[in-house]
Amino acid sequence: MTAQLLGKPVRAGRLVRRLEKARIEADVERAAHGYILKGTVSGRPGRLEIFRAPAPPAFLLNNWQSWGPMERVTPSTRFPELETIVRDYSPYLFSPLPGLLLRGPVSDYFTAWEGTVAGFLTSRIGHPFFTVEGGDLVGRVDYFDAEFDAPVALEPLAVLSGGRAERLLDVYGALVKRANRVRINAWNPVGWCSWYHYFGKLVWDDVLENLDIAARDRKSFPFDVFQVDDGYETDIGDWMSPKPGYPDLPGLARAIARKKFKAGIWTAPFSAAATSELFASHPDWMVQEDGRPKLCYRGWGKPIYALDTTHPEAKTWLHEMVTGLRKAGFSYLKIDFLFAAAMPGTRRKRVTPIQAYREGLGVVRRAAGRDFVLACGAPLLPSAGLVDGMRVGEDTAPYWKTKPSGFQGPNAYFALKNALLRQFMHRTFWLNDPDCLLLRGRETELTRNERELYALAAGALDNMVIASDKLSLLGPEEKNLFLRALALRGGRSRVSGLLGEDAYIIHSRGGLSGDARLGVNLSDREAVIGGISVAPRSGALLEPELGDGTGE
Ligand code: 9PG
Repeated sequence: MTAQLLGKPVRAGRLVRRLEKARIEADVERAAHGYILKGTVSGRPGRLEIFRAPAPPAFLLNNWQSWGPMERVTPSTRFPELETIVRDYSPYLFSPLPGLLLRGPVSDYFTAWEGTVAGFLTSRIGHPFFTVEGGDLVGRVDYFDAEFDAPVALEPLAVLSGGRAERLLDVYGALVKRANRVRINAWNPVGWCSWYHYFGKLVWDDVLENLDIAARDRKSFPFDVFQVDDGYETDIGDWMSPKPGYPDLPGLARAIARKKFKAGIWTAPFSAAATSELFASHPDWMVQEDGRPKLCYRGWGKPIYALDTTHPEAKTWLHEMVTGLRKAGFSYLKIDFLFAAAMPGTRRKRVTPIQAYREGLGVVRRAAGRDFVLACGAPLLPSAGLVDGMRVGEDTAPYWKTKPSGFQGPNAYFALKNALLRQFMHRTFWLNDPDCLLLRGRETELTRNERELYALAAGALDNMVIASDKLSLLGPEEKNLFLRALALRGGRSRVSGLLGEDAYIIHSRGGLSGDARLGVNLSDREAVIGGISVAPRSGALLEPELGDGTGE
């Protein structure tokens, strides 16, 4: 059997399917490098099969949200560590379809193997994914319990083949860009974030101390944005009232603006802690189950509920919260734990969880105007076209590798690995945030090679570059590393080696310091990359090369 679309070998033509409860009308069209299926569905589609092919011996798995992994797996790969995450944290963290991922590998939105990419172009209504069923790799769109009286658009699917997976992922990225009318923000941020040194213990004096150092040494710290992360707020949901010891929000933003940085702030706009003022006053604004707010996840030692982003009053609150942050002076909004709004449950409107998510994110987007929105903990494909930046991996940490898979951070290795594998999303879906650079040589378990590798890779990838150190810990060498990373940005960057043994080449053309190639060895063995030997967990600048970096 070769690949099939709606049960027929892949070729151009019209396909009509009458299923027990649904009806599909689709057209398969030829496109560059393959075919695109577009169409409509009506009725009660449930979990529709769209694509089927013999399962390849290895393929790339992509998780649906920021923190989940992208990595090479085999049909028999299992992730037993997910069981405790589902039990102790949330069934909805790594899939809107709980349970599915415990049974075998699930690749959300797209998958790739040598010579082939199959990928859905949008996730506006349904949740598209690929999973192993018997000996097949099957692409489905889950429509939850929705019923459509009138036909709605199917999430289009591209099946691309011929050439290397890396090249085909770029083609897929360009199709996603067009299908979601993505506009890439002209500003690719450089900045500072409080999280990865201070975590939730951040106090106002810490902010002032770092602001002061950054402002006095702008050469070393050419930050555009200075972003206060989690720690300032009274509770999850109560964003407009900082903790005792902090100024009010306008005061917070003013202190940053006074030093000539854009003010950035963290929120989790779709989350409300059980203890929050928001939850106490408006339990009916939360996603419900059996007439009560439905638990979404546990965080900060508390039960956390999800905002019903279809509830008119909750939407008004959301809009006012975001415009309130902007009026206070913030123009860079890191919005986190976004997956909450896509949890299945009962909402005011009878829409799918994906539609609800996009309705909520649309409110944030419109309220944010042209200010920078950085999404985090976010369903990836439903966010395309609605955000400026996206965290593309789990949290980084001042240590390298402590666990078997990229499910639930923090961890420098898995954070960087995702940035390499998801590079094709950069400047196609949004600007990639590879998570923060931890430059410090003190108070860290990272070796100098590991710190250099992370920083130079983020730069060579042309990604967002945000430092998250206590700046007084940084000496001349570490400051210099930050500038070296920045000097590598500005080019068109591609990564090869996605299906290999954890050694990659970043090919950057037209960057600030000209064309460059960075060999990246994430493995624990010496690797030969581009003809030269690279030590474990290290990078090496290779000779620039001619060509477009795709090897074709
Ligand atoms: C603030 C942090 C930082 C960080 C975000 C996010 O799965 N988890 O339990 C989990 C908890 C926290 C987390 C990621 C995952 O970190 O990525 O940059 O803003 O929140 O609390």
